Amino acid sequence: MTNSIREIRDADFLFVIGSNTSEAHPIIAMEMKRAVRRGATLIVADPRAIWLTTIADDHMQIKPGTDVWLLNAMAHVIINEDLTDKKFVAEHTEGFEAVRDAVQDYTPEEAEKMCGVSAELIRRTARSYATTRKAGIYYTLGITEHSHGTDNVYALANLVLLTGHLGGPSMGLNPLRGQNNVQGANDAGASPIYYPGYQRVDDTESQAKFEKLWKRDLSPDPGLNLNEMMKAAGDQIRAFFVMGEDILLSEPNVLALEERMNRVEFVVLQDIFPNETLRYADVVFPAGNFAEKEGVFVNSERRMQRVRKAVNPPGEARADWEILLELGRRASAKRNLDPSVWSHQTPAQIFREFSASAPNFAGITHERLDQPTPDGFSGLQWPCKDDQDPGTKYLHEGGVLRGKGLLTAVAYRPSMELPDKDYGLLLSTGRTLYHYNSATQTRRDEGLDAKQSEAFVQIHPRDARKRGIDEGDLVEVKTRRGVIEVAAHVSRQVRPGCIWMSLHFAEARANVLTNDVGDSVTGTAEYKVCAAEITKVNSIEFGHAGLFPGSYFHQSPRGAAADSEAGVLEEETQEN
Ligand SMILES: Nc1nc2c(c(=O)[nH]1)N[C@H]1C(S)=C(S)[C@@H](COP(=O)(O)OP(=O)(O)OC[C@H]3O[C@@H](n4cnc5c(=O)[nH]c(N)nc54)[C@H](O)[C@@H]3O)O[C@H]1N2
Ligand SMILES: Nc1nc2c(c(=O)[nH]1)N[C@H]1C(S)=C(S)[C@@H](COP(=O)(O)OP(=O)(O)OC[C@H]3O[C@@H](n4cnc5c(=O)[nH]c(N)nc54)[C@H](O)[C@@H]3O)O[C@H]1N2
Ligand SMILES: [Mo]
Repeated sequence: MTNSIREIRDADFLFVIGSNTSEAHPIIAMEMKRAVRRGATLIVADPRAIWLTTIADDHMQIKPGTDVWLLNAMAHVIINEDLTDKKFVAEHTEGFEAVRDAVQDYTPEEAEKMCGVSAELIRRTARSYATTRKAGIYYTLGITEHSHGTDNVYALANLVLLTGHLGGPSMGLNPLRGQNNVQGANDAGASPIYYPGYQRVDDTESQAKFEKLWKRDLSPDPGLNLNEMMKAAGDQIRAFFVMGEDILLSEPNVLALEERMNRVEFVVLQDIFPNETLRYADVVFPAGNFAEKEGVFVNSERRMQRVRKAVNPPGEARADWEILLELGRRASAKRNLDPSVWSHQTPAQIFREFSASAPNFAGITHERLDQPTPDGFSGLQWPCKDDQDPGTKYLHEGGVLRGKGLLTAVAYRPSMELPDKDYGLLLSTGRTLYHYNSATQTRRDEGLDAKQSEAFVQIHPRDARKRGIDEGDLVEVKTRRGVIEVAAHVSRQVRPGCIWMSLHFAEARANVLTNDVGDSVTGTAEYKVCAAEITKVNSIEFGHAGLFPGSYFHQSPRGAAADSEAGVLEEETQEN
């Protein structure tokens, strides 16, 4: 995020696009709700009616995969109605002319035809965004999990740069990070193109620095991204070390992946629970969970925070860092490599080596993180360059970090697989409030399991009627890649022509269905759009027959939502 979470409450305009914030980021949604109570304008662009749309000023119920149309049309309005921040554009950006020319064809009227959002609403939103100083954009997977996800992000960045809504509190571009410490994993260099601290592997100075630190030769070539790795399984990749990921549940087109995994010679799984990937594991390292180890987690606002061990790991389980260190020691002994690179004794030492190696983290140590900060929070937000640096609440103050913000012209590219005569519906996937990704953790919890115990697919009443499907019926959901059986949940939460399901359930894996095409730059899979068809499975009584906890749009989307589960949780959390 360019901003801090606390700044959201003071924003005057919030544009939430492709983020089901109240279910996936409840704490951040609380801040949004505060802003709305204060009088801020909230616009939600999402194909589904989500809880946030019930408190939004407007809901842009966009057709999945057409965000470039919407965002380019907003840029069209901003440029053609002369609402750009000319000084900011001149001083802090490059590429204006290219974007100006590129968006000319993206008129709001054409956009309305393509993305199903009225031209009038597009104009109104563009004007309101451009003319409100404290305007923040918040986005997540509805933007990124597309074959053109990077284009979507560029199109959003264009809006920010055209209006100069950057470099101050409550204004900026905020991707909300997903898993706990996924920000930290990236910061630490868990990426095919970066060393720790976003130092590029193809930069010779960085290469020399890490060769010295790690006492070994390193390649300047980028590694494979996740999508490429999964496709190279069994061929270029003969062994996998899978740590904290359930690839056989969460990767797209998973049946094809299973075929390839059969040809992989050696799989190590390091996890806190058994999961789907365990079926392929040759070796299992039981790991300690977050409360069973010391270390640092980094959250979405770039805040590095200490985690402390509350209990010991059970049985033979050990903290992830201990397992890795021990492996490193043994492997380097075997290969006669210098063992001193694995000589750390504590997480504090490991962290210090890491933070000292990256200019943006250089001021952060366990000792500093153990001190309370003057503002009453804990932790430090990077960039934090030396031991006097108090950290950074929002990015790009006084100018764009890279020098000039790059305005990038993007053209609409349709999703790779759209509905046709054989597969007439558009399937999108995501998450719910009650379960967490592969659900290895949440389905062990009685309360959560009681709230949502089985997989379901949401289908619009009109599409259900056409197929003779009633609430709670067992249905087959089929795509070109596979078929699963789930209970039907007839709901107006989805657009006509669209169906939706969560990724959480191992017995009905959404990823049997999804397309494994990746974004052309990042490789992020197109989890949000593929073509599917549904048929009723006859004569089996199944499902809750009309009672799907957590689905709050049974009667009327707006009415029922007022006391929705997501809303109630928010109130409760707020009181605590
Ligand atoms: N309870 C819970 N919380 C979680 C998680 C969890 O599993 N459970 N997982 C965590 C992780 S790893 C992540 S990455 C985050 C993800 O958080 P989110 O991205 O908010 O979650 P999703 O449900 O994947 O999808 C977000 C929204 O995008 C919309 N959408 C789909 N297609 C499009 C499109 O083409 N355009 C637009 N504009 N919107 C679209 C969907 O309708 C949905 O409302 O959540 C994190 N938080
Ligand atoms: N269809 C569809 N598929 C998706 C998505 C989607 O929207 N739709 N979203 C994608 C996204 S954004 C994400 S992030 C992935 C998430 O998918 P995964 O990363 O596969 O799922 P998680 O449940 O987050 O975590 C995986 C494993 O980590 C283990 N674990 C938890 N804590 C620890 C620990 O401290 N140490 C170790 N070693 N293991 C631990 C859990 O037991 C679990 O087995 O799914 C992706 N897949
Ligand atoms: Mo994620």
